[in-house]
Amino acid sequence: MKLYYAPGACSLASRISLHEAGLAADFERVDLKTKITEHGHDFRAINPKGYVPMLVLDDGAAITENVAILELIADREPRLGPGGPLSRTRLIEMLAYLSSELHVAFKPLWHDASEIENAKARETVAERLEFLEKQMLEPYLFGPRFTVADAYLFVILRWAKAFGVRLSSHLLGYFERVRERKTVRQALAEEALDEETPVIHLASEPVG
Ligand SMILES: N[C@@H](CCC(=O)N[C@@H](CS)C(=O)NCC(=O)O)C(=O)O
Repeated sequence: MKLYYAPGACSLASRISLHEAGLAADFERVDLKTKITEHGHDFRAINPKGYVPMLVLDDGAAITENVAILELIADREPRLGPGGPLSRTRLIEMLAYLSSELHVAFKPLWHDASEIENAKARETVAERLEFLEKQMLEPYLFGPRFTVADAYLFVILRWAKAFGVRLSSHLLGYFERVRERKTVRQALAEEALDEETPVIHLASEPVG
């Protein structure tokens, strides 16, 4: 399979999850401004949505939307789901919250929005993270098992840190715990991400 990605973008959650699942994949970087891939292909011709992640399976089936890709990985490696009653439903519930309530709330921060809009976005993200924090278990979102939702939350927290969103010591502790995982360190190294390169910058670009 092949994952189309951009360094530090939400596709990082897919990369971490692929590593956690032990699924072999090729990775092709996409320049989100020019929409050209590292091999010189027009990404819009590959994925008309024009955004990452996109996972192409070995039989050619192409999957977009982080929620769908993460769910597929958890389907291939059930250890990456929460387990217990309503396991799949609880996973989708969490992924939907991360995607449609948290990820999307960053939108103004990706663009050169006004400081008023940015401050509002920071507050919205902080409030939604606080809500999540109240229902989080230890040491991961659903308890002892690291799931694909943790990979997504890690990426979101990485953005939150970079954009100066208020974060509790509890969430910062969670972030550090996830960052120490071997697969996460591997994924960060593969995308050449460190504290100096916290986020992709997409001013004036339509980011999801
Ligand atoms: N709904 C999509 C949104 C994905 C998304 O926002 N991708 C961003 C990077 S995190 C992107 O590729 N933005 C470039 C663009 O929209 O032009 C998903 O959840 O997978």
